[in-house]
Amino acid sequence: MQTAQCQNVNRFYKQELQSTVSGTITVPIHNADIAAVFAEIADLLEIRGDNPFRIRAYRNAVRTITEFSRDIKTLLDSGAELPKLPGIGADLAGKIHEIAKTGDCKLLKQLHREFPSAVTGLLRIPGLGPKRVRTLYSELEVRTTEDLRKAARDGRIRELPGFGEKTESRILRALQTQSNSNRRFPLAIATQYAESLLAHVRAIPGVTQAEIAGSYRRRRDTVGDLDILASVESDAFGVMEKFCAYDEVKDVLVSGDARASVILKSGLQVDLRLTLPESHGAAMHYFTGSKAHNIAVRRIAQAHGLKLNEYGLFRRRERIAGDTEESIFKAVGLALIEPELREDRGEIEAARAGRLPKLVTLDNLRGDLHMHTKATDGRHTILEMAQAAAAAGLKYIAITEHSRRLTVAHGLDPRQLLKQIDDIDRINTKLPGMTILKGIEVDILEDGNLDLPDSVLARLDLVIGAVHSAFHLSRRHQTERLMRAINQRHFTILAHPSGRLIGSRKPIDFDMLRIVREAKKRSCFLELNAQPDRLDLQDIHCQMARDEGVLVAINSDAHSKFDFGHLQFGIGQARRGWLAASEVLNTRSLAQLKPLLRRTMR
Ligand code: DGT
Ligand code: CA
Ligand code: CA
Repeated sequence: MQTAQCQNVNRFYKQELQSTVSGTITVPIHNADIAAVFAEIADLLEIRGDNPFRIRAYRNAVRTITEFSRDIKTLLDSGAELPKLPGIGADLAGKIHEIAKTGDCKLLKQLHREFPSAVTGLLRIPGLGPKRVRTLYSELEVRTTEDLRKAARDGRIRELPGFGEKTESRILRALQTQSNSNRRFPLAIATQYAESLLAHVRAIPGVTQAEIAGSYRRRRDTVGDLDILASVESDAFGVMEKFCAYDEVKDVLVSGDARASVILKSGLQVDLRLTLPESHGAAMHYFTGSKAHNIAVRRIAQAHGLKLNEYGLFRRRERIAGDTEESIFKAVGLALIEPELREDRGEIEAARAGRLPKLVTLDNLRGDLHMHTKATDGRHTILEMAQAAAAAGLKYIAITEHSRRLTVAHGLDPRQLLKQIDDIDRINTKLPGMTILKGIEVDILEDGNLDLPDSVLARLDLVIGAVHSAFHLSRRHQTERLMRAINQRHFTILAHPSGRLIGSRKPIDFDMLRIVREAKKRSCFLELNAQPDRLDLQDIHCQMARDEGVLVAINSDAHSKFDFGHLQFGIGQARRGWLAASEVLNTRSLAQLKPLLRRTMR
């Protein structure tokens, strides 16, 4: 989440979250929150060099609280006593009360006056104990891993007592692996780096073809690194050097004859492997993965008395397939499996039985049922959105502004919405080949009611309901809330059902299967929101919708006329969820769509 674009994508939602915190709904305090305060206290006491028994007491309390099966805050609010918990004496019990009541803890505040919260993160770096963290902070003012990296690069750490040059380089190495192994890039962000890099590789003399494999090709919502395969002529020369000389390369980790690994300035790792044309398909299959899929296919090859690796498919010494992926699948008795399906989630059985789905493509989409305009938090007018959608090949769109409760997004009240309905009627007469449907993205309130009255919702072609608050309700409450929403008379589509934001907000907790079944019963639909940091429904939930016979709407949730490009990421996720065109709502023509949206029949 580092680039400017991603920050933009996130800005609105951060505000949304803050408004929830400061508004009427207070964020509940869960056992995990109390445990987190204790864990931080333990870390800070340790850095301070406090009494080990005291530190141990906090650490034990973290476990006890985390594993306690009832919600402590709810318990205390109901007037009940805190039950006797192992290892929790009067002092810790007092602090639990304090945190549950105020959300804060005096001791932690006091520790923060000595050490900033961020220093505890330094304890997770191999080789750094509390004593060293204390020295780094007091001598060099190192608070964050970024500070640490800088101090190490500048050679300032080796000067400290008890550190030395060896420790300094060990720290640098640990930081390198940490940043590479922990950080995943949203697919849309990786795409920005991938496309120009691929063009660079393809232009290197001697490279006959180059492709990106790995999770990128499987269209996972995030990628750990990029895996590029380049097929080269046997006398190609200097390919690796030219790859490593790419402008955006910051560090070269490995550079050998057939393989190189580099880190780009953005922090994204890229692996390049060279293949010969006769093994290109085998290498593509191997490095596309997933690992689980590879292992399953290799097992089938073995059952045929064959050996499969990244160089080809072999019967003893003889290569019987490998130039294309298709040749490999065919030789082991399988139909070609699309990359998005290769997760060992039933695709191999389906390929053997000839029952693979024909996956939806971007071309299949005829409309987009979720977007915003200037009237709320979008950047363009209704007309501009309609024209951009037409240019993207769509035949219809729905304008779905936020409703009044979402004040940070300038949500519409009934009067404003009715005015927009009139505006749309007027614009529709001017646009041949494009139809604008009237909709709303109405807030689902905490009790499952909708933020606008039925009399207003009845005027619309479709009603998208979405959760923008009270993310922390218990599973039971959240499920009931969504069930009640779906049962509202005018409800049509449940938008971004889990509410997750990749890298910044966890999904809400609810019983997805019950919601999918309720949607089926009510003839409602689920959205796959194509915003790069949402991609929600997730793949396995698309599969669930498919199994239960609920149509999925793949929507851009565009906030500007440039956002229709998001749809390609929604399509990727839908394909990972096995969806065929017929299982996607907005592949329908307008004439086919309209009866499906009619709610008076329900
Ligand atoms: P990522 O980068 O974490 O988003 O996920 P992938 O799937 O791109 O994984 P990566 O980059 O570690 O490796 C690329 C592919 O190489 C992986 O999908 C399957 C294959 N592969 C890697 N390690 C193994 C292995 O130990 N066994 C097998 N069979 N395949 C492997
Ligand atoms: Ca990868
Ligand atoms: Ca890799």
